[in-house]
Amino acid sequence: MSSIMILNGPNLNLLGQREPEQYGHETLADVEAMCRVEAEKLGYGIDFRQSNHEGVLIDAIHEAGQLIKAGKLLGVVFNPGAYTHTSIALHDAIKGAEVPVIEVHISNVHAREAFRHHSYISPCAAGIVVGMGSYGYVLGLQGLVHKLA
Ligand code: CA2
Repeated sequence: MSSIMILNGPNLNLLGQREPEQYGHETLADVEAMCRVEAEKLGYGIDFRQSNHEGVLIDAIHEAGQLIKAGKLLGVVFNPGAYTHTSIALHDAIKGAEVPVIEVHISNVHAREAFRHHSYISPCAAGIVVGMGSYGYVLGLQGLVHKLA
């Protein structure tokens, strides 16, 4: 069975523990469970990851590129956390590894501080889901499959 990688950036391991008004009450484990159910309905497995380290996220994108070329992975649903707004390295990795990425943000970044309005990921994303809460991951999975399968 082909898989979809769901990749989460810094501090998303804290989901459900603080700032529920911004990010909701669901934990990352809840998000993983929700994604597993949805991916199964769509006919895919999931490879669910989180890291607080930019280099680990870059390595995951490179790995995704190899798995896609081997026909084992469809693409990546990616919430890069605050690296969204800072990381040219992640932008380069997505472009360089030719990975179809759906960028997901739980909160509506455009309704928040100005420094969250710019994304280095959006120009190389296949699609973007913003402000739909943790359900955005489900929408990201559906969007990726709809676009690519
Ligand atoms: O809305 C999103 O999904 C974000 O990617 C979340 C990032 C933020 O830096 C982006 O601007 C938008 C922050 C993730 C931190 O998550 C926490 C969850 C609970 C408590 C503290 C942080």
